[in-house]
Amino acid sequence: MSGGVVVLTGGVGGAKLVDGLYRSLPAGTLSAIVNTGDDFSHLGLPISPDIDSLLYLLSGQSNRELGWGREGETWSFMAALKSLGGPDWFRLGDGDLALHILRAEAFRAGEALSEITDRIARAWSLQLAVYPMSDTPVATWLETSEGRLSFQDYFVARQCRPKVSALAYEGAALARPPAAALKALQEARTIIVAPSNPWLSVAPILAVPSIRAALQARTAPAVAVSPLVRGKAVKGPTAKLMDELGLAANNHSIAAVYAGLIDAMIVHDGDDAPDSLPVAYANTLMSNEADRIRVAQAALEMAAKIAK
Ligand code: FO1
Repeated sequence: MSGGVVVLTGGVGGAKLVDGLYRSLPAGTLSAIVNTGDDFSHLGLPISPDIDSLLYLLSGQSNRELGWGREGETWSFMAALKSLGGPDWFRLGDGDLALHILRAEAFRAGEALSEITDRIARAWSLQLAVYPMSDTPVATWLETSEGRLSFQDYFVARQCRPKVSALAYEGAALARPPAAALKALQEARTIIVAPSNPWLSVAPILAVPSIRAALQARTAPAVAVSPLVRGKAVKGPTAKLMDELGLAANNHSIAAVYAGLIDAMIVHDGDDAPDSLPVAYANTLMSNEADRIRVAQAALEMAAKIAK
């Protein structure tokens, strides 16, 4: 999509903004480039949590309270697995399982992640492009007080309790974004960075050299929505992580992560504004669809304003 809106996203908060953008823009004009640093193989199945959570939300199937998996899910598979002494720390619902098995089959047939992702988006009649940030594996690793942990071990098995000292995005240097994703970014009219955790969900995307280069060479305005509300993350470990990384949990620290890659920021009403960037204020809490549309429109309006 040339001249469209491209959003970089990961995690639950990011998916909400993508949904707001999706419901604010004409069909076919939005492209989402999604974090795959959370991806891993579990029970021999390829899991892509941030892609799947986004597809479920956009298609109206997501489990709202969890932020991942499907609404009305059943858990017979997990009960049977547990009775067999299998691992039950990462919960795969019966319906969700179909997606992972289909993706496993696609990989065995030689399909790329972007191809199977596009196939699912079309199966659910979604009118936007959903691109993985890379068709080759990139894995987020964390150096913590409990040793070097993979993302899901840290995030799910240990519930973000370990103290983090550093992060690494293995495979990022060799990552291969889908050509269409890079093209959409290079030809974008507007670029949005969703209110995802900058270190866990956006940094892996920015670690992909060709994506970072496309952002640095951008002609379109790029606007980031802060993931902080009154110095805290709405959900997830953003503020705790910032503290452990020795960063103040404020919008200056967020702006610093995106230095040179964004032109403005949407900041929650009353919160601190980074002095290095123009900001617009909004109530960035997104509890329902109207909120999601409102925050999306605030970002689009700010982009239009600075594009002039
Ligand atoms: N998060 C959890 O905290 N516990 C789970 O058992 C769990 C299972 C799961 C299954 C499929 C999927 O797509 C996501 C799942 N998540 C689970 C969320 C996952 O950890 C994501 O990486 C986070 O949402 C962060 O993006």
